[in-house]
Amino acid sequence: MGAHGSAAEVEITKLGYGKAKLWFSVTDTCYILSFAIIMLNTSLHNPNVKDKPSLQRFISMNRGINNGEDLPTEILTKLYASIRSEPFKIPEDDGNDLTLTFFNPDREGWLLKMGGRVKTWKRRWFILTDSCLYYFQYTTDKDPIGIIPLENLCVRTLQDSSKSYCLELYNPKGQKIKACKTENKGRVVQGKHQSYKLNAASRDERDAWIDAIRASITKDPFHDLVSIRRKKVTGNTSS
Ligand code: 4IP
Repeated sequence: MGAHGSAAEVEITKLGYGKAKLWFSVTDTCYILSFAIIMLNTSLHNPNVKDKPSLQRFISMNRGINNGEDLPTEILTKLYASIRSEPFKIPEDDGNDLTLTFFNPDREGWLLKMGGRVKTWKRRWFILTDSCLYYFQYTTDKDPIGIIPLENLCVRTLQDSSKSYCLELYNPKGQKIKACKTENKGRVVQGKHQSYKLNAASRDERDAWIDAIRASITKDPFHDLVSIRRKKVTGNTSS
């Protein structure tokens, strides 16, 4: 899991919730909670954000994020108090942005994205990294508008009457995609997409996105981590 996953883990570990996994019925919960924590951190500590979310708002923002269930109020209350008393910092970063997370991504570029409920096309800057797809309004934005964890999703080409180079992210089980986004004033909400319809500028770009997304979905970060550790251990033993 990338830095977004770590944010929740860091906060939870700080609180002594070593067995936080017990509360997460699906791994997506961790992504969504991480995103909510990052946004809370920004909202509470960025002086430009005037409308500071209250604890009640943070709790209601996170309703149903645990596979339709709520996380224990106690854990959300402690997370809120912890972040309010001390902003978290991303390691080796100045704590003000997520630049490190988006450094050296698997792929980045402009795509058109169709809305979930309102079917309008929006041009968004997409970054693919750590098996997540992030989208931004501008390339220079530090915080994404939305995050789509790719775990358990599939990608395919799609025919569309108005756009020539569409691709679609979908859940093979037919379920709604678990993603999160910020609404106005920094409120974090779950995405409303049954599937994400995207359109690239050319056939080549569309195919390159599909390849990169597939590679990212099949890449198991935990497996990578274990094999790096194993290599290190083997290296140390042999030297
Ligand atoms: C919006 O349409 C935008 O397309 C949003 O995209 C999209 O949210 C909304 O989907 C859709 O209603 P209008 O701006 O024409 O109202 P963005 O957030 O990139 O601006 P997503 O979830 O795609 O980010 P819903 O499902 O929130 O309605």
